[in-house]
Amino acid sequence: EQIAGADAFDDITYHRAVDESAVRIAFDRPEKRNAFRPGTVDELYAALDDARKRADVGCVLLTGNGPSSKDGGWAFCAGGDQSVRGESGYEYRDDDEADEADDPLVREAKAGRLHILEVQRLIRFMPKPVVAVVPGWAVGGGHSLHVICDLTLASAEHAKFLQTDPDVASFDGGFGSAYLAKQVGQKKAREVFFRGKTYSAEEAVEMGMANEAIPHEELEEVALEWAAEMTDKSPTAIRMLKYAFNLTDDGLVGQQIFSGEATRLAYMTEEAQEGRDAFLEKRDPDFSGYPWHY
Ligand code: 1HA
Repeated sequence: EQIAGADAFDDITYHRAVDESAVRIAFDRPEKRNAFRPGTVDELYAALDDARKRADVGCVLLTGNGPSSKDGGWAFCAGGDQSVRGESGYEYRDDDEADEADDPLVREAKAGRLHILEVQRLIRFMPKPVVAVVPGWAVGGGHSLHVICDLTLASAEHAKFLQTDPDVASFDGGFGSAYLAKQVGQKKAREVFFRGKTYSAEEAVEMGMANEAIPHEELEEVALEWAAEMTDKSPTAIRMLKYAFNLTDDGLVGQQIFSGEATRLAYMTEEAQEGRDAFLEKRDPDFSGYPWHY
């Protein structure tokens, strides 16, 4: 069922399967191979952030609606919409897209948007798995989105993985490329970007950038099954594992996030509560009852 408030979205859809702990967020511009314009990115960010904050949601399925009514083609996402690319980024061109209430300085700051990178960080840092469900083309910035997701499931018949960034004089030098190299190795990642060859679902699995190729008809059903497997497990364990997997590649930010979860766990102990209570009661803390664990 559609999530309350989601009817305000123009470029994405946002649903929750009844009785499931997973939500489905989908690009909804199939005639443009689900390319994103700035308004699409704003909506995607809002939906992902909503999913992040829902205590009863343990998994996000990110996908693309289809097929295209024009030619029947399927897409996950074809990256930034080149028809609204301006001199310094992607521009709000549709009157409904940008917030007209913004003052001129804010409007100017919004002139060239590359904020899909903010969406990447939200996916990376949210404490629950995000699964890229790839029913067709994953291209350019859309390819980078699947790379940053925790898992990738691909339509065996229709998924196609392609990096066009250098063809359109763009480059994702962060997760889209350098993190891809951690998944598929340096030689393959450089091939993906330097050659711009299209890879099938099977090839993507073989390379290690997708988890499984699934018959197209079953893709969404299998994605829900994978989501249920994950959401049946301990939320704390899954969250700690995601951040542990991130940690070695995310530097001090990775350490901060992982450590924040350790702090939360520590706050739950009587030892921490003794520290709080001693302060509030204006006395010295007594930690003598808490051993130096080894
Ligand atoms: O790299 C970044 C960033 C890096 C750092 C920071 C921010 C970043 C933000 C964004 C990006 C990027 O995403 S750059 C890469 C942008 N994307 C592309 O270069 C992909 C362009 N599209 C294609 O190469 C092809 O369309 C395709 C391989 C996805 C599909 O080919 P196919 O099946 O032959 O369909 P095609 O006929 O080409 O496309 C169907 C319709 O979708 C066309 O419109 P129509 O002629 O029917 O009116 C096509 O123009 C439209 N379309 C597809 N992709 C895009 C698009 N329109 C605008 N932008 C697109 N990206």
